[in-house]
Amino acid sequence: MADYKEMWKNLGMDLDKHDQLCEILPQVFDDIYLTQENRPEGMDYYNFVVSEIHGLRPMELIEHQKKGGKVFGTFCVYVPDEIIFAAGAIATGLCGGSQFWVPGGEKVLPASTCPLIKSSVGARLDKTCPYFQIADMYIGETTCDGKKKAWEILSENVPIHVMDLPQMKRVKDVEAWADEIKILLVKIEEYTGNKVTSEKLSTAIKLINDKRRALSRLYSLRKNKKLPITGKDALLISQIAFYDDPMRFTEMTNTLCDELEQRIIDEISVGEKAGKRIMLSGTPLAIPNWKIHHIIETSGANVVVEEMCTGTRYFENLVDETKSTLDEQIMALAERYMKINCACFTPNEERIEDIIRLAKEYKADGVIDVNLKFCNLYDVEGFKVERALKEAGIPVLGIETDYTDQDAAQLRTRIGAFLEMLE
Ligand code: BJ8
Repeated sequence: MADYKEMWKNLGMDLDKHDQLCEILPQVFDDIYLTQENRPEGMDYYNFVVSEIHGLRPMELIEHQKKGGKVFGTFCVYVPDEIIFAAGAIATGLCGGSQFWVPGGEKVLPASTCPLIKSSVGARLDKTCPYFQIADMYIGETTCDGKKKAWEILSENVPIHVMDLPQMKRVKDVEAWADEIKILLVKIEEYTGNKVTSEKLSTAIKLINDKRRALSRLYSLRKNKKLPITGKDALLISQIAFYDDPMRFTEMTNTLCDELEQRIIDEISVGEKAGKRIMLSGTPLAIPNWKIHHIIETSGANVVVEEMCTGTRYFENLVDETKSTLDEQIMALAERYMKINCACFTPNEERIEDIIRLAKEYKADGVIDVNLKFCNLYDVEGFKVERALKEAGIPVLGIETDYTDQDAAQLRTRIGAFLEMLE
């Protein structure tokens, strides 16, 4: 990576602490990713993005700001990026996936808070993540209690707009979400000084839909019996989708898919000794959380799909591109986003149906339901997930974990026993 010290200093980052992170991350990435055999050449792009994750992309965002543009940081897949891009601004993901940031979060949050929230808050308060420093405004949402309270803490030193997400999916809830999108639009217009027209929104809807189409294409290729890509690599791509320039990301992902399609024709597989096909469901795996995939894929099995926000919940369902007035477009956005089935909704039968459907579509031999410690929503919903899978005759293992490696050996044993049971 080039020398970005000056940029990090100007962002007010804690350089010494950040150096510690820069020492750990590349080694972890090399051990987990670069040791994989027979990877597609197209993965070079994503390797490069990771190697520059605190360098090149932040620099691009700063360049955008120098030209008068704004950057909005988001934490959840319910926030409609389309509105942000339509206002000539850039949306970037901010969810923290590293244990490195957790102690910083624990300075202000109870230890019994989900690691994703602690990590995100710690990244900001410890000033060790350029994205948190760059974002002009954060867009939060009312998905879970931990996040709602975290916004109050974060708002003490950065502007934050919170979207009030309904918790049910009745017609009036979809309309309420459309109203929230309108409020967001006005807020973003005010903040950027740019008007969101229906033409601009139409372009932005197509831009983000194209990203969804590319990810959907990538995931479809994982339905193949001979897997052209590992679960670990697919996860990395899903994680990068939250940060990268959407147009470039779409182009690179489609190029990779061309290569993967050729691999399928040539019968080149990453899983020559392929073991069982595992589907993951549950809480999101924010970058650089690669723990579960690594354990599964070094235990002789392959992850073939993730029913997660870093997975199918991010790209399934497109926004209707045929609407031409702002009101119609906003309703189309609300309808699409309300089809995401997060455990914060009640009732949430659609998520259970998604899990069964995906397990069948991807021909999963078994499902591992992953829950981040202290995420009550997914933990409680795990009961219904497991029961439905059992009723459908699909073996399931429920696990709870955090960002530390303390449970890695125990998880390896439990996952190993589950895989053996599938034989
Ligand atoms: S749509 S999963 S990104 S809220 S932060 S709910 S893990 S306790 S991240 Fe999420 Fe949006 Fe839902 Fe997806 Fe639980 Fe942690 Fe809350 Fe979490």
